[in-house]
Amino acid sequence: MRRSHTGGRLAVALGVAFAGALLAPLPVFASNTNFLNGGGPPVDRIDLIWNVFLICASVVLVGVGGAIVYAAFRFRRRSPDEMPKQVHGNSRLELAWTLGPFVVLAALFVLNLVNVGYLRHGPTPGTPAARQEIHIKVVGRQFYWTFYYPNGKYSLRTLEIPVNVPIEISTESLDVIHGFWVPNLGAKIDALPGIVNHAFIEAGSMGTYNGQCYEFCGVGHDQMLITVKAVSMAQYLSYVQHLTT
Ligand SMILES: [Cu+2]
Repeated sequence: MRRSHTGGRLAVALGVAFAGALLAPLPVFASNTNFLNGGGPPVDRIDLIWNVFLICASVVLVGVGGAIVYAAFRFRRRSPDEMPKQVHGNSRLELAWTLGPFVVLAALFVLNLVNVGYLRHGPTPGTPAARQEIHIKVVGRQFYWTFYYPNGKYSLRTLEIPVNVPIEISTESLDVIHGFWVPNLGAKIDALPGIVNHAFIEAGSMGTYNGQCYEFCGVGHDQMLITVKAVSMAQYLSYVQHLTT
């Protein structure tokens, strides 16, 4: 009797913990750190790729899972003395499930390949969009970010960018590995000591975008936040001009 009480409580506790774990990410879906909410051209592109992958993966999940369940029921042994039909191979089926995934994976690979340059470096060089690109150097160190603007001045922790302008970012670190990511503005990129990495962000509308260091870098990792303010070009120019540093 006592044992069943303990078992019941354990089951309830496990159920609550499981439900909590399922619900914990919910606030993220509404926040501006969810890349699926879009935010600008690069993130819209990432979302497109994500959705194509999600659709393909869902079709595979439903198709394979459905086939397993169907086969388990349809071809089950119905009585103890019955031996279900034994199948030892099917060349056409095997060819189909080899070629099918190959074609899907090749298509997804090409989809990634044609977009990775854009997500790393922004619009194609020579195009009008590329000509207005602004370059900002991002330097990570324990435990804050420094943003260097084209005029040589810099800001700490908060980056101001003009809206609807592609921003080419180069990242580096002065100590350990950090990770720069503002999920609504572009792809995640590591900031490494001794190596310069490139990424591209762009805000599609004015506002404040949040990010943080995405590589555990020490005891102050949680304070290594990023605030990006997307403002008009006039406000941006005035901001960088009036930076004292
Ligand atoms: Cu860090």
